[in-house]
Parts: sequence; structure tokens; C-alpha cells
Amino acid sequence: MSALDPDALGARAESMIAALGSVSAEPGRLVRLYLSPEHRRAADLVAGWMRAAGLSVSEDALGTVRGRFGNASRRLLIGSHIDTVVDAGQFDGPLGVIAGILAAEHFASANTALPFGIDVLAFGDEEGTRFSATLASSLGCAGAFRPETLGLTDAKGISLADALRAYGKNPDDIAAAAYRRDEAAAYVEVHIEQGPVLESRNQPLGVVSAINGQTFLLLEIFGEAGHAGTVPMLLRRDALAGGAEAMLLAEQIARETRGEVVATVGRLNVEPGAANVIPGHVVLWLDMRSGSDAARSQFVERFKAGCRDIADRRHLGVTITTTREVPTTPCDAGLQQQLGAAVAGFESEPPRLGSGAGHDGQAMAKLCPIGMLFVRCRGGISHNPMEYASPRDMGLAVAALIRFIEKFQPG
Ligand code: HGY
Ligand code: MN
Ligand code: MN
Repeated sequence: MSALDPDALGARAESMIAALGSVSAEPGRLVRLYLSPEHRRAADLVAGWMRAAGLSVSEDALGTVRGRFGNASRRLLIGSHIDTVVDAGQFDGPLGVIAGILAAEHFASANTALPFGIDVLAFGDEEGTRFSATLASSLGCAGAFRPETLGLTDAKGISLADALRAYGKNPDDIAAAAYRRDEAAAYVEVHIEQGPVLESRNQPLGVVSAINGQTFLLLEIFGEAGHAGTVPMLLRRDALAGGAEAMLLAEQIARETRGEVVATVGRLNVEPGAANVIPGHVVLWLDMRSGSDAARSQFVERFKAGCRDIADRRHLGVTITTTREVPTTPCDAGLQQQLGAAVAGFESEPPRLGSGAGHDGQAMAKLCPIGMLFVRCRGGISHNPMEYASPRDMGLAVAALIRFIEKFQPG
């Protein structure tokens, strides 16, 4: 095994993170949406890095940039996403692509004969920020892309199908782009933890045991718009007051689970939206996660029943639609053990921890066994421009990924 220098690897990762982080739709904050001009620039930047690393580069029908090393039919897939949320941090997603490129480069530059090939994958749509579906591109690689997703439209009414065509892709090619099961030996993703556990344990790296399950609910509340100055309080059918009660109910039920379930309302629409009009219609988006599918479904039942009570008491109409349901996705035990052993070569045996955040691994698990390596991030902050991982920790992750690849045996 050749010697590795985590500090040098980390310094390279740091400069690549900064370069990719400067590709944004807005000057003052990081916004990089799927199939946007910024996605195109980021994809071209990543493709250039892949070529410079000695990988052959292609791009599939959903815009995933694929850097290929070796011609073996069995492939080790390594990747993450290059799209972002709004006002994003620079590490969420790009770190996994950059780690894959630096690790693959280690083998390509030495032209190492591996018993498998390596594909580094830069997915264009994990966050679902532009279209209300997430994981679209990794689902495409996994052969689980949902065709109805093509009809989803963005804030300007552009459908995913039209956005793909404008990006130079043909939706008819999506199915053929999927990996075959016999090709995909495993999928491994390096990602910032996006939480405080590793920092609290003073550990640079962790191995993910499972990706928590998710339920996304769309809550619509129907009341009656009215004059803010004339309608007596007891005669009001205030949709926003009802929505506020529902939000506090979600918080209360989640708190009672003592951490087993987390629930967030991150988006709220109020109509008509004038300060002197009692809101007649409210839409709120509820994001709920848990490592226990049973706890998550119990939460949903309690929340729905509570919302019906609120609506009855306040003479409101309410509809609750489940817009997404993803079960908890376990990481392969063998890959966990191999990633742990690779990290132990540089540090102590890393902790195992669940992921509260969703990842492309949820899609790739439909294709093959998955493993994830978490990197400590400062204050556990993510989905925020203050997101940060140190060059040393990033370098350790790349070095551990290289050691993992050296020992990996495709099943
Ligand atoms: O929402 C998530 O967990 C991921 O960042 N898309
Ligand atoms: Mn994210
Ligand atoms: Mn992510």
C-alpha cells in the first residue's frame, strides 16, 4: 500500500470545494438548481476534474456526470450530488463527488489493476429544490426513476421533461441509462454528517448505519378570508391560526418521542396574504424523519387525528396529502465493517451513526448494497452557508476511501 498524505489530500479537496462553491445562480449566496445554467457549469467543472484524474467521462440522460476508471464489468460506484438547497453550504454533496475523484485518481494515476471498475457519479438532483421530487438522477442510475416525475413543473411552470430537453437530453433515454444489477457491486458515498454527533465525540469520521426514513405531508387548511378589523374573534375561520396550531402539534408530538422522530415545517403559503385580511387558505409542508418506521407511522396517525380535531374545533376544512414516503434505508453491514476498518487505519475505530438527512444512497440502495462515510462538520451546521468541514477531516475521508477501495472485494 502506497503512503497517503491526508493533509495534502485535504488541501486539494478544500480548493475543489471552493471552486465548485463559487458556481451559483446568485452572487451573494449559493443556489445551484438541477438542469440550470449553473448545473451545466458545475458539471463541466467536475467533468474536467475527472478527465484530469485519468477517468473517462460521460453524461447520462438525467445529467449525471460519470467518471469511469477500469473496464471490469463489476463496478464500484462512488458519488454524491452537485445540486444545492437555497443559500446552501459548499460541502453538502460536492464533498462526496470530490472525494470520489481524488480516490479514483490515486488508482488511475498508478494505473492500478483492480478486480473491479470505479465509476464516480455526480448527481444533478438530490435536493429536489427545483422540482418537488428528490433523488431524480440517482433513481435514474438505480433504474427506479418514476416517469411521472417528468411532468413535475418548477416555479416557472417548466416541466422536468422540457428542462431535460433544454439541457440537451432526451427523456426517452432515461431507462437505458440505468445500471444493471450485475454491474453494480456497491455504492459508497462520503458526506458531511450535517449534525453534531461526530464533533461532540471529537471524531473526524463516522460510518453510517442507516439513512432515516422520511414522510413528507402537504397540509391544506381552508377557512374564510375576512376583514381583520370587523370580524369578531369567535366568528372567525382563520386558516393560519389553525395552521399554527397544527405546527405546534407536530412539534409537541415529535418532542414527546424524545428524539426518535423529528418534524419540521420549512415552508408555508398564506392566502390571500394581506396584513389586514384574515387568512382564508394556508398550505404547509411537513418534513418528518425517524430511524424507526414504526415511530414515524405512529407520528403520522397521531398528527392526522390532531389536525382533524383542530379543524372541527375551528370550523375549518383540512386535507393532508402524503407527497413522499421513504422507508429507513439500512447500510450494508459488510460495507460498514470495511469502511470502519479503513478509517481505523488512520484514527480509532469510527462510531456508527444513523443519518437524519436523506442521501442519494436511498436511491442507490434499490440497485446494490450501500455504504456511507460521514465527515465531521463544524457545529453540525448544514443547509446553511456556515457549513464547514476541515481540510484535515476531508483528507482523512479520502485516505480512508482509498484504503477501503484497496481492500474492497466485489461480491
Ligand atoms: O433533505 C435532506 O435530507 C437532503 O438534504 N436532501
Ligand atoms: Mn442537503
Ligand atoms: Mn446531501
